[in-house]
This record gives sequence, C-alpha cells and structure tokens, in this order.
Amino acid sequence: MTETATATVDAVIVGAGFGGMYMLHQLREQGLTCRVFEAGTGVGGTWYWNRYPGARCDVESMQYSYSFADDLQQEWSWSELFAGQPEILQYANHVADRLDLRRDMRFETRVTGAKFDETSRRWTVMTDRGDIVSARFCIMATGCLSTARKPDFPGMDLFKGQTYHTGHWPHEGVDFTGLRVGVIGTGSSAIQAIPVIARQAKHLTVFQRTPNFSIPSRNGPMTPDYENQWKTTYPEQREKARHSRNGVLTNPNDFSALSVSDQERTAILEQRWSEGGTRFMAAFNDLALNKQSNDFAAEFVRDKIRAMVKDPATAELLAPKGHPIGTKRICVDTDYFLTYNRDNVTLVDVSQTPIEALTETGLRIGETEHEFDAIVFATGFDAMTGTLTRIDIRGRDGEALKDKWEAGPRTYLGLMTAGFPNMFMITGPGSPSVLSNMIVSIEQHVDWVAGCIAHLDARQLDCIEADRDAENKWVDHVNEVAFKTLYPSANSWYMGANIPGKPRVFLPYIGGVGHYRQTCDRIAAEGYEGFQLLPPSREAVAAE
Ligand code: N01
Repeated sequence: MTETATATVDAVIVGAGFGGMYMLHQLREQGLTCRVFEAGTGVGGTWYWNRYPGARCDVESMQYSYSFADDLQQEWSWSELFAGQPEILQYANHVADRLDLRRDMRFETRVTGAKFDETSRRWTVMTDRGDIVSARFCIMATGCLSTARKPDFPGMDLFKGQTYHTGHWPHEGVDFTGLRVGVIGTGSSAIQAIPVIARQAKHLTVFQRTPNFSIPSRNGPMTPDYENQWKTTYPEQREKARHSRNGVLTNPNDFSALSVSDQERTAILEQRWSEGGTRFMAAFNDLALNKQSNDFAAEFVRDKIRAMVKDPATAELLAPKGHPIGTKRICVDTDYFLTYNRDNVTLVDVSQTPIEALTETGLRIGETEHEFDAIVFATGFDAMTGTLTRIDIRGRDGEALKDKWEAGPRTYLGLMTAGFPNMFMITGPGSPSVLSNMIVSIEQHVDWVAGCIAHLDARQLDCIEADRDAENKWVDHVNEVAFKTLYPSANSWYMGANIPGKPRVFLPYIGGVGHYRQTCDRIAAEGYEGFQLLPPSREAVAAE
C-alpha cells in the first residue's frame, strides 16, 4: 500500500535490520503507532544485503542474538558456533514472524528525506515511493555499514563481464565455476569470500592494497552440550556481556603483555590462536593501548602467516606491517591464508601501483592488463555517516545534517544530534556500535530510546533535544578516548580513511560498552542531563 500525504504515526523508523525490528517491537509495546521503511524486500539489514559467499558473523552464535525476550533466545537453535549469513537472516525472519513485525513495515521503500517542522514539532518523512508521513519521532536504524562503496576507477562502465559488490550480493547467488575472477580488497568481507570463490573459480586474482590481520575462527557445528551450557546460564551471561568491554564475552586477561615472560606471552597467544576468533585481542589488557605489547601480538600473527603460506614472497605481502594489530578491524577467517597455497590463486600488491582503470576485459595496473570474467568489489562501506548524510535530513531552521556533519559527525552519546529534536539514531557515530557486539549495542540504544519516550509521555513532554554544549563535550570525549589508543594510527574506515575527502575523525566510541551504558543510564536517571525536554509549544497545542 502506498502511503498518502496525510499518514500520521507516532514514530517513523528507518531500517528493518536488528535495530529497526526491536525498536518497532518496543514502541508498539508502549502503545505507539509506528511505520518502518526499508529499502530491501525483507528484514535483516546487514544480513539481508551481505549475501556474498562465506558471509558469516564473527561473534559467536550464542552471543549474537536478541536477549530481550527469554522465550526467543531459548526457542532458537543455531547449527554452527559461528552462524552463516543465511541462518542469521532466517533468524531475523523468525523474529519478524514471532513478533508480527511486518504489518508495520513497508519494504522496497527508501527514505529520501526527513524534515522537522518547528511549529508542529513533528517530522515529515518522505520516501522514493511518494510517501509523506508525519511523525513525532524519527528513528534512524539505518545501520553502520549499509552504504556500499565502489571505487570510482575510470572505465567502470566499460567492463563487459559481471561486477559484484559484497554488500549488494545477488539473492540468487553467483556460480563462479570455470571463471576468471578478480577480487578487489582484503578486508573482513574479502577474507571470508576469497577461500570460497577460490574453490569455484578457474583462477582467482586478489588485489591487495593493505594486508589485514586475521585469526582463524575455529568454526564448527553447535553441540547440544555447548548450546545447553549457554541457554541455562543466559540471564547471567547476557548481563555480563552488557557490562563488558565489547558486548562479547571473550574471557579477557586483565594484565599487560609486558608483565609476563617471553615464554608465557607466547604460550598465552598460542592458546588464544588455537581457541580462535576475536578473543585473540583479549589475550592482554593493553594490546590496543601499548605499541610494544601490540608488536608482540602482531609479530606472533605475522609468524603464523609465514608458517601457513608456502611462497615466502606471498607470505611477506600478506603479513601486515603498516598498522598495529586490531586498529583496522581484526578479521576472522576459515582457511584464508592457506588459500594462497592454491595453484589457481594469485595475489597482486596494489599498494605502490594502484589499479588505474577498468577496461572492457578486466582492469589495468600500469602496463599490465588483467583479464577477468567477473570482478568482485570487496571495497567496503561509507561507514557510520554515509547512509545518514545521503538522506536529506533537515532539523531546526532547515539545517541539513549533511552540512552540520561536514567536518565529521557531531552527536551527544551517538543517540541524538543538536538541532534535530526527537530524532534518534540507533548505534550512531559516537557510540560503541561497530566496536561491539552490534546486537548488544542495538538493544541498549533501543531500550534507552524507548525509556526516553516513555519518560516524555509520562510527563506530557513533547520534545527532547541534545544541547550543543553537551554535544561538544561528548565529541571531545569521544576523540580524547580514541587518541589514548593506537586506533587512530591506522588508515581505517573507523577514521573515515577509506572514503576520499571524508573527514578524518574517529567515528565510534571506544570507551567500552559497559562504561558507556552506565553513562547513558546515569544521564537518563538524572533527568536527561545535557538534553532539553520541552513541554508542548503553544503553537503546537493550537495546531492540534
Ligand atoms: O570492507 P573494508 P569490508 N584499490 O573497508 C580495499 C564488517 N564485517 O566489507 O585497507 C584497492 O574493511 C581496502 O583497502 P585499504 C566489519 O566491521 C564484518 O571487508 O583501504 N583496494 C580494503 O582492503 C568490517 O570491518 C564481518 O587499503 C581497495 C577493502 O577494500 C566491515 O564490515 C564480515 C580500494 C575494504 O575493506 C567492512 O568490511 C564482513 C582500491 N581503490 C564485514 N578501495 C564479520 O562479522 C578499497 N580497497 C565477519
């Protein structure tokens, strides 16, 4: 059904990923009328779009699910320790069915603009299908990695073969059997896709600009014992995760890599390597803070790469040396480095001589032409801000969010931005978001927003808006904490470095999930310090 210009709801929610789904459920429980707009044909967000071969979550399945309803977490069973994309998407659909979410969702509908009206204090939300919806609250559950980015090589339209982006994978899948395939990029998506594509393709050429650290996932089938162990202790475990550093239980060691002997240090790293996954980074408490400690872990992984990859020159190319381990998103893989031992796989270093152009038959680097039947762009996303700034969002005085954020995003707690009353962001820039288990952070934000709306309603308040002062202090704090770590030393998408012209600002908040939750809770408990809460204006009352 197409909305008419007169549609009115309490809240418009943009996006039907895990954030938008839970937000809808919570607000409906509070008696609000809602409309969710989603560009895709179904729910699932990231897991709807990223269907590339090998796509898999690197947070353990037992920890990567909603925790807000015990029946939901008890009734669902995962088949693997780390769930693949199809199973996570199945889970998202299961939740949508169970909570009857789809009746308030409009699919294949992209929000193009949202405008705040100062008189009525309402948002008007516009879509590419001509919907014009009036809402008191506008909630952006647009995801952190939802605007896929292809480089703008000259000749992008010339190539006669097929091109794909990992973040926009065809629903029917792609069969690379017998094809000559080029993959551009070696981030998390590529590192998962490359081993699978290599098993199909006649020949696979990987174009690497920056090598990445990757830890074996040690994925395997879920065992009834392991599942049961989690399910019987879920309440305590979930609570622990909510107050942990990253929203993932990694059994962190609370001592420095420098506080133990060389032998002990290697034994601990060896143990973490054999356990697999991102918990490797929790081997010591200072890997993100102390370069010397980090160097030990980085060299340990480089040695593992050298041991796995037979050709020494290829191994050296694959061993990252330009950034501390973990400062670009640590990757988790299944047989990534071993894939380079295959006869049908070639690694091409493009760090010094970049890809110049796409051609009719492939791509060109200097004088060399590489011919392909298919090219896969595993080139990432305009992370955290790209999706929001592509929507024409106008706050007070018609101020465009895009302009306000020209020099980098400015938010208070990553939840709101001054000048845009009653507009919330789920896992917005300036919140732990991408540095955490996304579902834990999504639940925390949704609960906070739902609590905030309940607070306003209980007091007959109309509006909430972040103070510029509080926002400035928060932005300073986000930067200050980031610059105490090694993270800003890397050219990462956390810093906006992957998008030409994007301001170099550390986008997420690195202060820790537990600490951040306490801050948000304290601010709410103290009457929403740093926010202005407004009663209905005379004009708004008169307009009713
Ligand atoms: O994207 P990326 P991604 N020429 O930006 C390269 C999450 N995720 O889709 O590093 C040549 O990390 C670029 O090179 P460089 C996770 O948070 C999670 O892989 O900029 N190369 C880089 O190698 C992750 O971090 C999971 O020098 C070019 C690659 O493309 C985030 O999503 C799985 C280039 C892009 O890597 C994004 O990951 C997948 C050019 N012109 C993703 N332009 C799991 O949970 C770009 N590159 C497991």
